[in-house]
Amino acid sequence: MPDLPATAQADVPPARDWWKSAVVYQIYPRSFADSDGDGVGDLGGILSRLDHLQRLGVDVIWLSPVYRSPMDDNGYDISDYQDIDPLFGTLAQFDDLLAAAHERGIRIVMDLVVNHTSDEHAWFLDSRASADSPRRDWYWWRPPRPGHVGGQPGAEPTNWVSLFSGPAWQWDETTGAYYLHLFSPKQPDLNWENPELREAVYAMMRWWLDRGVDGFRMDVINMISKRELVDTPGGDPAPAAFNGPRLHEFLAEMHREVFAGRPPGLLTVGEMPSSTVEQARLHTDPARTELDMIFQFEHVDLDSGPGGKWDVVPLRLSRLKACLGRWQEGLAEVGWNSLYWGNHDQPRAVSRFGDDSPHHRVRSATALATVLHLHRGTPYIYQGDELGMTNAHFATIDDFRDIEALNHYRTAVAAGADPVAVLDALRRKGRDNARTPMQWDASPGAGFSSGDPWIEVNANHVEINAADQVDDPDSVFAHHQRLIALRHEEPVVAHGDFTMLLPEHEQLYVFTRSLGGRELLVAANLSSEQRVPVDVPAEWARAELVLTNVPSAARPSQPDDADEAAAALVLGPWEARIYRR
Ligand code: TEU
Repeated sequence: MPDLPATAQADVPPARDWWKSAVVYQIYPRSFADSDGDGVGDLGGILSRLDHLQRLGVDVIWLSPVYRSPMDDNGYDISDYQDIDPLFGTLAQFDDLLAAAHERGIRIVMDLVVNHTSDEHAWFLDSRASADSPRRDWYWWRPPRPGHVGGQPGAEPTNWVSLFSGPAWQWDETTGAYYLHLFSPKQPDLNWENPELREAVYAMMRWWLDRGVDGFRMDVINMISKRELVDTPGGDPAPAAFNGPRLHEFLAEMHREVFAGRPPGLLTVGEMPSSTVEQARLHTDPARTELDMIFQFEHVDLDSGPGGKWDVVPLRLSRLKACLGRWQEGLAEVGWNSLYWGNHDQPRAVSRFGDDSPHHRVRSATALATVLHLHRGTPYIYQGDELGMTNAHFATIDDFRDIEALNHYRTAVAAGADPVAVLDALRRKGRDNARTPMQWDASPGAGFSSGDPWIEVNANHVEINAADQVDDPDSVFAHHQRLIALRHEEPVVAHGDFTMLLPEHEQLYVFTRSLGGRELLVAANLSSEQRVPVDVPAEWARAELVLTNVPSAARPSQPDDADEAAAALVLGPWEARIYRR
């Protein structure tokens, strides 16, 4: 592997925790770049855009699923783990992409979706074929609830509701039994209690590592150990199906069977909805050899009301700081955080946490990025966030493509909900907001595809696109380049202690990072409020101003005296600064 960024010099084996100074870029293949004009992104498209990622300076690509799939959930329903879906390309094209990325010093982490398979996977076809099938126990099969007729409402073994609406159990006539699916009926859950199943998964993972991939992002990995198959309040499966009693055992076994003895340079991150700081500390404690880091969900659930995800409530900054501050503190001594505002399951960060109106979009996107990248943990950039892409503002339900959104709309409206209100919630929190095509340029198809895109291109691509930004020093793209470079060059960013300041302030997000004698102050006004004074020791204003998201022309001048210093520490709308001393 030729010259890699500081995080991975070829001749200097990377430190076991190289990912502490790395930045990860998530690619959602369907929406990144289409090379064959069928309107769906693919591996050829990614290959053609690697220079964009090298220029940005990222160290790792997290590649959402590209495996063979009926695409019921856009690839998170896999029918063959060891092949590429023709929609995305071929294994040979994948190898070319991996080699080209490595040549640029960029690693590739695959998406591991092993809480469930597709119902078209050979394992499930075998399992459903007969009650005596050798792989019957590789899935969760149960008879109807006692006293009930299979297939009849209420006969499901437990009252669990799928995360994609409707019952979490599917009646199967073939053998007269129900199978469990926490997501869609075309995503039957695997039974990790079965050791042969686990070994089959480990063998598949080793196969990809032997092919040269650099690790795994593990999909809903805290759902692989189920607690007990009993009814729960409101049918929420979380209390009985998440964070089960054997989770730590399975993750430690996986580490032993797949990663142990392999050279450093791999990355593992587990997606863990409803995981706590305490659980995360255990999962990411290096001494326990489970995972390098996890994706927690607390900060992306703060705008969910008592009615759940679609009950959208205003988000107060003090609550966001309290949440992220707790995760910083909780994993300060042991463990490690992943840092993200968005991904392919969340609405666009600038529309949700920032202000995507034309006047404030660039400044709020860069202020949010500054705050995120300077926390202690590994930052994840979701494709398009480096350009400040916004929510899509879908007009009607017909604009949506996501199974979660379409199922919710149908179920909620059938249950009597006001379609206008349901649509409004989908517009604000729907996953499709993150899945509109990448905006490469201002041309009609945004440079994404020469064909008819599978989902509408956001009309604002004319203003928001990579071509306009990559040479513009005041662009969202350029600001991300500077933040990534700072993490590579300034050890305080990767390793410094984190201290939250002004926790109750509803406009300011302010904290310090310190390592040895070096200290950084990060101060951001995360509001459209005009001049907000930052109540920190005035001498900070005379420290070195390392980075700001205010265009060079409008940068604050170095104050001469204490009065000027105090006056200088006043931030405009969505203004962010990093000082060093
Ligand atoms: O997501 C799991 C998950 O928690 C989200 O689906 C969540 O339910 C919701 O969308 C966000 O509030 C993972 C993948 O990231 C997602 O794309 C898949 O649909 C899902 O698992 C099933 O594989």
